[in-house]
Amino acid sequence: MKLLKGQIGRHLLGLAIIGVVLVASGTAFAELGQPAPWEWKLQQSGSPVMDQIESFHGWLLVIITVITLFVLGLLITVMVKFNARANPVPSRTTHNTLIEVLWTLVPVLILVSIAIPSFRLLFLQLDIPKSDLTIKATGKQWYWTYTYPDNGKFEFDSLLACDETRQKCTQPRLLAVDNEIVVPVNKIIRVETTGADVIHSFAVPAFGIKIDAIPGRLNETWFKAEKTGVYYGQCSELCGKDHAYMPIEVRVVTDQEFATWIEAAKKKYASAKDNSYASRAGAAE
Ligand SMILES: [Cu+2]
Repeated sequence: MKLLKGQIGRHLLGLAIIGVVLVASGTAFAELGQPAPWEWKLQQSGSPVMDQIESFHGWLLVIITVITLFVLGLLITVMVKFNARANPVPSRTTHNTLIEVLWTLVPVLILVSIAIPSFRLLFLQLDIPKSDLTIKATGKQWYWTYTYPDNGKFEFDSLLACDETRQKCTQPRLLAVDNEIVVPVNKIIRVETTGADVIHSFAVPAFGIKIDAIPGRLNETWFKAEKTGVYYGQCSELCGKDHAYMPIEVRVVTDQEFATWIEAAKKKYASAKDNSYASRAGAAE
C-alpha cells in the first residue's frame, strides 16, 4: 500500500511539473494579437475587457481544480477506508446535520463567488462607455465591409490577403487582410455589426469581443486597445463555404498616425462603389 502511495505521489508530482512547464512555455509562445503555434491558452490580452475575462477564467480554473481534487480525495478515501475488506461492518448512520448544512451552504457560496464576477464582467461588456470612434462592420459572404461614420462615412471591403500568394506572404496565413481596420490606441471604439446575407460573427480574441452580425439587426460592442500593434480575429459563426476565409485585422496606431491614415483613407476609399469587392470583381472579368 505504502509503495503504491509513493508511486501515485511521484506520478502526481510528474504531472504537476509537466503542467508548470506547459504554462511557462505557453507564455513564451504568446505573441500579442495573434495565435501562436502550440498555444493552448487564451490569447494575450490587449484590452481591459479581455483582462477581466482572463482573471475570471483564472478564478474559475482555481474553483474547478479545487472541487475536482476534493471529490477525487473523497472517492479515494471511500475506496480505501470503506471497502468490504477494510470495513466489514458498515456504519448505519443516515443523517448528519452538520454535513447536510455544509453541503447545502458551501455550493451556494461557491456559486455566489462565481456569479458576482460573472455579472460584473457582463456589465463591463454590455454597458458601452462613451465612445471616441464608431466603426460599423458588415459581414458578407465572405468578407467584411467597414464603415467609418464619424470620419466622412467612407466604406471599404476587407478581404483575405494570404491565400494563393501564400509562399510570398509574410503576414499570418488566413488572418491577414488587404484592407485592415485602423483605430487609435487607448480610445473607446464602438463596433456596430450587422449581416448583409447570413449570420456572421465579429470576433477578436485579444480584445475579448465576439458579437454576432445578424441581417436586419444592429448589434454593438466595444473595445479599447491598450497597445499599438496588429490584432487578428476571424468570423466566428459558420456562414458558408468560405467562413474560414474572412478574417479580421485591426491595426492599432497612435492618434497622429490615425489622423494621417484617416485623411489618406478618405481619398483612397472616396467612392464606396469603386472600392467594393463586387465592383472590383466585375472589373477583373
Ligand atoms: Cu462569416
